[in-house]
Amino acid sequence: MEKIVIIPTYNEKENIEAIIAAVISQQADYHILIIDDGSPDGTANIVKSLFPKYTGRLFLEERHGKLGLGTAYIHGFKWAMTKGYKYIFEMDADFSHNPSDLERLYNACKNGAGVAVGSRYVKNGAVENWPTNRIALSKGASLYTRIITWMPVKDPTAGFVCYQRKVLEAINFDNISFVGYAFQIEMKFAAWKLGFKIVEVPITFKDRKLGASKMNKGIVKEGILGVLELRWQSLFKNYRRRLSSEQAANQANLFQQQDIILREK
Ligand SMILES: Nc1nc2c(ncn2[C@@H]2O[C@H](COP(=O)(O)OP(=O)(O)OP(=O)(O)O)[C@@H](O)[C@H]2O)c(=O)[nH]1
Ligand SMILES: [Mg+2]
Repeated sequence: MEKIVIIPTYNEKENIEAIIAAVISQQADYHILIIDDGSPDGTANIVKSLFPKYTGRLFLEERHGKLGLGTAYIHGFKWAMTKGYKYIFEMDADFSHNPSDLERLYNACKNGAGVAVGSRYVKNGAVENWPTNRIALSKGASLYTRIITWMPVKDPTAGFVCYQRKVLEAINFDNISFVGYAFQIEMKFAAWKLGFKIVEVPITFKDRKLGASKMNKGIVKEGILGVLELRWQSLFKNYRRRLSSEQAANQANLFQQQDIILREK
């Protein structure tokens, strides 16, 4: 139970089978957890049809209705921690993130990073085929986040990430409030505030070729206001205490112990 890649999906029928195959075909042994939000296009059924092919490596959690990226990942994090995984990855289903970069993120965490971020905006990082307005929005969001929060991360909205388990254990998910892309900023901000090392690994991000984007105005608005809110909250003394969760960590350990006991039986 070393590495699991969490992939949230909403209407990804064109990508899902190929992205699963691409992760499985990596040399290292990655498990995959799909969190599907009741995709009307039947994404979850495609995943289920692949269970016999990837027994013990492919898992699916289904939620009823589109509840957002942030809560999908939190659901996945809790699931992965309960099962005892040590390295927990976030990745999109649409091939914007290249599965062959997983290993470099893993190595960064192995070498001491609490969080390894697949970064477009560090040296040797790149974005391919994105329209100029998307690049401007993404770069603008990164700059804005850094100015407001002073967080030393060049690609704070990045969604290709490896977390060491201990980082997720330390964060109290009850106080992670954003559902869209602001969630990505919030997670990095929480890890940074709790003193974990964040390392950015250069990646080339590619625009999706198949399926539709889920980006919308609400997500942008949440990002703009969300960053201000994070900064505002962090001015108060009890912010770190609220963010960290001894209780959450203990609970995760308890789950793990229970799971080990169950497996030993
Ligand atoms: N479970 C779940 N997954 C979601 C939700 N919204 C987006 N996703 C998935 O999250 C990943 C990222 O979403 P995208 O639509 O690709 O967002 P993006 O990469 O910023 O936008 P594009 O570059 O335009 O594709 C994809 O795998 C989506 O299927 C949601 O509400 N619930
Ligand atoms: Mg995408």
